[in-house]
Amino acid sequence: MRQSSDACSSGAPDHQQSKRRRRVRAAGLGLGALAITLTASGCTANEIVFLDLPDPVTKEGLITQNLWHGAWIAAWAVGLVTWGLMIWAAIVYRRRHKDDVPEQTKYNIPLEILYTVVPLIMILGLFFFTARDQAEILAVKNDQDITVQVTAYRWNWAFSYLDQDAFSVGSPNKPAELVLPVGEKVRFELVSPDVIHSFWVPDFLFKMDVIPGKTNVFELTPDKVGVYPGRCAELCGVDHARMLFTVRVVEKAEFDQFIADQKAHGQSGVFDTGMTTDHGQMPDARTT
Ligand SMILES: [Cu+2]
Repeated sequence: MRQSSDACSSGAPDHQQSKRRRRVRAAGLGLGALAITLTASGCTANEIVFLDLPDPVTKEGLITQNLWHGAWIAAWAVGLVTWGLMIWAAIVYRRRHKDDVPEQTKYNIPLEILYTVVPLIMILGLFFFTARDQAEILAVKNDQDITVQVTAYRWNWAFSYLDQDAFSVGSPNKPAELVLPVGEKVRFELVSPDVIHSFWVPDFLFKMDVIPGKTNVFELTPDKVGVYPGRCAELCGVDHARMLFTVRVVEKAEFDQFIADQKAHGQSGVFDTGMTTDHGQMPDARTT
């Protein structure tokens, strides 16, 4: 008898230990798989934590980037607390015996008030920071160095440099090119003669609709020399995908040369699509 009881008492801890080892091994495998997935994805730490935006190439882009990072920090904090509470509850209050039934309750007023108030505070916080930053980015101060009228039309873009009296325009074979002097504040005036388009340069972290009959205005200061893709971000019709353009941020001397080149090619004045009206194209005049 004594022998068999000894066998039992020494068997139980063994069983417990092997169960614990299995759990540790499973957790290790899980973490290893996660690490391999993240490393193999080729993402930077910034991209993993913040699903990061491109590095902004305008002064104003930093405001957007900070808002994005702040929102992610808040989201991770909420996520970690929520996951922590879920895992804690699952472990601490797990069913230990087959016949266990959890305590049955109908409601819990303090908890329900907490569920209502905490999300409300989070939404109000997100709203406050978004509204504050949006107002700052969209503030038109009229202290620009140059003014560019952006004409979006099916299916291309034209950029008129109003102070320099010159314009550049794309063709079906060559995407339009917007050239801007680095470090100078640009006032953009968006006009469309036909349908709604949307001016979007991902590296500016900025996008604004181009609406017929309405001139939308914003101001940005490109502060990094480089070439950046731009596109129409509003599905504007059958050839929407062809509405691409390139932004080239250059030194002032190169910008002056670009303007001189446009004029030499007869592109002086303000670009005219020949179909601009005060109210945009009428619906029955649309062909697609
Ligand atoms: Cu478009």
